[in-house]
Amino acid sequence: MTKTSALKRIKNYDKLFENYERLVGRTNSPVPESNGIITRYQYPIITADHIPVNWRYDLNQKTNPFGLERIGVNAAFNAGAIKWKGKYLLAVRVEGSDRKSFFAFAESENGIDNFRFWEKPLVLPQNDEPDINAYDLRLVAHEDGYIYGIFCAERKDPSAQPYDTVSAVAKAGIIRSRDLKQWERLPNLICGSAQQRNVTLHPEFINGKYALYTRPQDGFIDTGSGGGIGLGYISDMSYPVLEDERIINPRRYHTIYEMKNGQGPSPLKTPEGWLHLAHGVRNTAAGLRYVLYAFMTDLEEIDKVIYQPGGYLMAPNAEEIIGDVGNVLFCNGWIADEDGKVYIYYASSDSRMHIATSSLEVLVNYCKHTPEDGMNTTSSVESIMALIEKNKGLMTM
Ligand code: M1P
Repeated sequence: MTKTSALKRIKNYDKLFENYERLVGRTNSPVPESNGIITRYQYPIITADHIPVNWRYDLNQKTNPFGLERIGVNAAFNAGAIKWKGKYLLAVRVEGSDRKSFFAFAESENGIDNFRFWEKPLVLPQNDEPDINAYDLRLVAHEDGYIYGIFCAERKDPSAQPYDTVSAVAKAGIIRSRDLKQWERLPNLICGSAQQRNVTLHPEFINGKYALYTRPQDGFIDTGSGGGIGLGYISDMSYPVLEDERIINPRRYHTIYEMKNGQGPSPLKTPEGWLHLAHGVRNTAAGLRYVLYAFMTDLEEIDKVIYQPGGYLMAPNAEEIIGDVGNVLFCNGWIADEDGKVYIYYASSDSRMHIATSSLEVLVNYCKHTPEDGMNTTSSVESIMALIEKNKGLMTM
């Protein structure tokens, strides 16, 4: 490369910053097409390109005369969410080009656009057995006064054969904070199942105990005998032993969550029950397909599902279907405002973050009045027949 072209590259820093500011500063608008339940938005809200320039480039001309990117970022997805001091915060799973994920907070004034990362990523405190990878942080403000973050702490399977460089073990890692700046690491969840992923905390005490949504699994990918979304209890967070875990939302044959499912963010409280968002996975000839579905549990008996609409709430659309791990929607963060507006922060295909909005009122109505999955084709047709009958006389303008 000639000296002239090297100098040109250095000038490109201006362009880099200009492009970055244009991306982060752009306004996001709702797309007009909606089924009335959720509204999608024009642009993804966070992508790998939103990662600050100074996290990726050495900006010093002397040490980086060619203006090369030094640290590549592959994706920014699966973010936990919380409203904090009037701002909408996302704890984004940032995945480097080295495949390691870490967490970084980004904030927005309106929850829809202009998400900007904080100055530095989170330095995750470690316990005795360091994490090889950490991802999918779920944030919840618990009534004990702490904000908890529960994430997947992954490391190599210690019982793997020496030639096996793939087998891994997933545990639920737990951190907590009072200010989102200083984080304390607690022991990983101690439980009966070999692996755990998609674990999050119920925001209120239940009979004086912490309640935890879990997803017990035998293998790293296959849940095996782990039959669905579980609920268990912890007496003492500083020694988090899971007690009385049982499945409250099982996976079932020929549904959108036939192969596996997992709790999304912690549920939202509504006057009619706890509103849940989860992901359901089924297998196809093209690989796994992850969609988002909703259900509600009783306000008092939180292990009792009271409404569960059939089918999915959201599935990957034409653009969302493409990415590192295609055909995936995943959500581990949502925020309900005081006025009932709901911000659903979801990721597509393990690549980027999006926003969809709705309201508690609409989502509860959706849960209560969408027909349940009748578990066979005849009952699906019966639901349509009933609706056609109900709509008689209402078809003319
Ligand atoms: O690749 C899709 C998702 O796969 C896992 O989710 P689950 O444990 O339910 O299969 C997670 O690794 C998640 O991060 C990822 O988005």
